[in-house]
Amino acid sequence: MTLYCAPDNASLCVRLALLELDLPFETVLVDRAVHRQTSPAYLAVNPNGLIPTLVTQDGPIYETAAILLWLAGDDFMIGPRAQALTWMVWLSNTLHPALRMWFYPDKYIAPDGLPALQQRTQTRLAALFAHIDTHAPWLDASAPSALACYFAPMIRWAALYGPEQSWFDLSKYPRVRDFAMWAEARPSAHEASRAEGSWTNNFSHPSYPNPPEGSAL
Ligand SMILES: N[C@@H](CCC(=O)N[C@@H](CS)C(=O)NCC(=O)O)C(=O)O
Repeated sequence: MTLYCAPDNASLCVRLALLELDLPFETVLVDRAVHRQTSPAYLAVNPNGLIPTLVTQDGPIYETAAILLWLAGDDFMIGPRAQALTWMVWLSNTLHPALRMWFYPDKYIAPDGLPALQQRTQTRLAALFAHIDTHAPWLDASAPSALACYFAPMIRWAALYGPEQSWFDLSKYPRVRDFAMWAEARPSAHEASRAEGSWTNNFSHPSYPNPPEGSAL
């Protein structure tokens, strides 16, 4: 399989899953510094122009949740299947889009609306992290899963990216914090760190990556 990726992008979720599942894969850098995600060559693989794409024996798969679900066997879908699906879709169509709105507000609103959108999105993200802290049963499962691989990178992105970072205080979300500390101790997190930029405590106390190739933004 071939993972089209960029450091600290949503491809990190897929990289973690491939590592956890011990599946062989190669990577192709999508160089964001030169907007390679919108090049004709990449659009031929993923017409959305978004990272990641995983090229498989079934062809290219895009959308992070679809890739994770395609990879996941029963063991990787933690807890009851109905619950795991509910939370996968919640991460994919609630939390991830809210983060995108925080990171790329200009894709959602004209310049005069930016401050209002950013204010609203920040409030919303804090509420969504409180929601997951209160309600997600899989947070303290201490077992690798599609959900864990999808969510762990979102914790570091919330702490590092967007117009400002002071709103994100992990101590307000103690179950999320404990999950982050569990996730960053996994060998998959160490291996991903090595490949994408040698940070430490990469989910609970994240720092910006210093990637060997490519750029996060
Ligand atoms: N819905 C997509 C979102 C992926 C996404 O937001 N990817 C970001 C990188 S983390 C991206 O490609 N950004 C470049 C852009 O929006 O132009 C998915 O789940 O795969």
